[in-house]
Amino acid sequence: MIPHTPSETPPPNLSALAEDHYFSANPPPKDLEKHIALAKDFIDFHAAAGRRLVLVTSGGTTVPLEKQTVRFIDNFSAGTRGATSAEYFLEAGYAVLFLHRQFSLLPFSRHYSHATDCFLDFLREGPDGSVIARDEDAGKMLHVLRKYREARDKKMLLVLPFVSISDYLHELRSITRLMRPLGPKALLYLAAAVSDFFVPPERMSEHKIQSTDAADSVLQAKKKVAAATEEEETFDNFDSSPKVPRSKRLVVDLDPVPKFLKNLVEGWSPEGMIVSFKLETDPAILVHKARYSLDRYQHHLVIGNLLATRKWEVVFVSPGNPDKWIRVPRNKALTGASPSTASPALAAETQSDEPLDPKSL
Ligand code: PAZ
Repeated sequence: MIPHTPSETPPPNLSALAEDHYFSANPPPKDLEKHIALAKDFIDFHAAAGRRLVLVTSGGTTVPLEKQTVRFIDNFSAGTRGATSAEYFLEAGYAVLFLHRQFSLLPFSRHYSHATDCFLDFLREGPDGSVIARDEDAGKMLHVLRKYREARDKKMLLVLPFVSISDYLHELRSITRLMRPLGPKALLYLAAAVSDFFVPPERMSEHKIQSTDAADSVLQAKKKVAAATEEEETFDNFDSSPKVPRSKRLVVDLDPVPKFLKNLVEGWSPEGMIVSFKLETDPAILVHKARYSLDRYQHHLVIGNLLATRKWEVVFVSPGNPDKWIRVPRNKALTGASPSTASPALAAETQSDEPLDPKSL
């Protein structure tokens, strides 16, 4: 393990004041009130039944560059981990509130997503002109269909979308606060890939950022200035960047996204069980970063994974326990198996050599 160095001293916890500032400065998503009402009904329904409930977050958040957004920075995540894990939680009897990036993978339909298996490839035309599943695929399709219908008919799954980082944080705060009365029956499984940097609203352009001055209302005046500067244009040749005049570049200046996990652990969901994920690309720092996150936020479990190997290995880092690697053979990791056809495992699409029970976390 790499020891903490003084330069890694964590910043002070984000105060209630800073939290209020972020949430008042960054507007909520337009459907927040509707989502809160749906989430409240869902949580109350399952609380009354004494059922355990998990909030699964899934997919990547965007960082808009413009208020009327044309361009944005995205965060890697297809939603495979979240959507697969949601199916496992349903199988284990949890009600699942699935907060996901709009258009990322969803539980059940992920088996027939455009990215891997287009649903049209599983269908054929029947003799009477009807559409039916191909014989070789019908068994699996029927299984997935039944599981999907069961979850839907028993109201076990609520699916809510987000897009941007501020949408996500508003939704997360509202939903986890609603889950508070569930006490330890609430599980938060934070698999979404959340942006670390953003453009604060006061620096964000209202309209699409222009690459030319063609639409400029003070075109003539600007053109004269531009023509004058063009001749003595600045080129930053001291770095390895191409010879593009500085005036034609887009320099994006990002602030760090406030770290809200501490606020979540201490304020929004003090009794809930909280599992976060840590994605890295450098194997040398993964476990260290996961342990650091656990020490800093004092929650229950960090599941670490590497971009290149995330489909077949993860590491569980929890307080007072040695790091636990869970690995599956590579050829089994991408089969898209559903819980009833694979041994149960909590960590998304992986199957453990030792089956894991969410209750034992
Ligand atoms: O969605 P996916 O299956 O393509 O990827 C899952 C993941 C790598 C985004 C997830 O396992 C994860 O690590 N989420 C946290 C990412 C982060 O460190 O912000």
